[in-house]
Amino acid sequence: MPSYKITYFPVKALAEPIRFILSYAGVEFEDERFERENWPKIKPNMPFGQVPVLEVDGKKIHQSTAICRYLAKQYGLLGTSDWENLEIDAAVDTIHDLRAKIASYSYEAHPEAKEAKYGPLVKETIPFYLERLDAQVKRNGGYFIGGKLTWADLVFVALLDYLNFMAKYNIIEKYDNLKMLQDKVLAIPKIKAWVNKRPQSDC
Ligand SMILES: N[C@@H](CCC(=O)N[C@@H](CS)C(=O)NCC(=O)O)C(=O)O
Repeated sequence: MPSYKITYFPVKALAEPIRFILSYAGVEFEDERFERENWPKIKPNMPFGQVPVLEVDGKKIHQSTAICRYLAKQYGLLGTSDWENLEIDAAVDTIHDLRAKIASYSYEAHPEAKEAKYGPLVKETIPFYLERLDAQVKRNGGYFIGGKLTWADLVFVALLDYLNFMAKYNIIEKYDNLKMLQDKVLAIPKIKAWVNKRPQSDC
């Protein structure tokens, strides 16, 4: 078994899908959460100056989605065909598109511009994505792809706290199929154990 170390800010956000996949796989990992004030010292040591970064037997790799895909391959969370894997990649990219749109509101520095973005985000953008994601889960037997758990499901559920924090409400509250998916994933014993033992953070 390789040794794994995740380096990230002291939050869930983009590192949490990696933590979910490793937890699901039941493999040990070092969960290095640095204090924000130390970031300027750490940044130059990261391959592209960003985190999360995973070290596998001491080798550093960046890009959270690429890392998740690699770990999914190691631990049986891929689809059952090239087409299903394409659908998984498309779902994960769509989830990150939604994240980027919510982040564009949340990280907007100008107060008036931020306020102006909120209505369209909540009334149009978030429903547009979630109606489609909810319908996809309904069509596919309670999972995003292939009627079984894949890394797309873990990525979505792992990112939800971050998305809800940025959007300032529980974005899936009106989407029954997504809520059932969240409940199902959080009930997986190894995920449940991880969620119970992970450090508390808002996002
Ligand atoms: N596409 C990258 C994005 C990584 C990213 O945006 N990281 C942010 C934190 S969430 C970061 O390192 N920010 C600090 C900086 O850029 O100095 C991934 O998915 O890993």
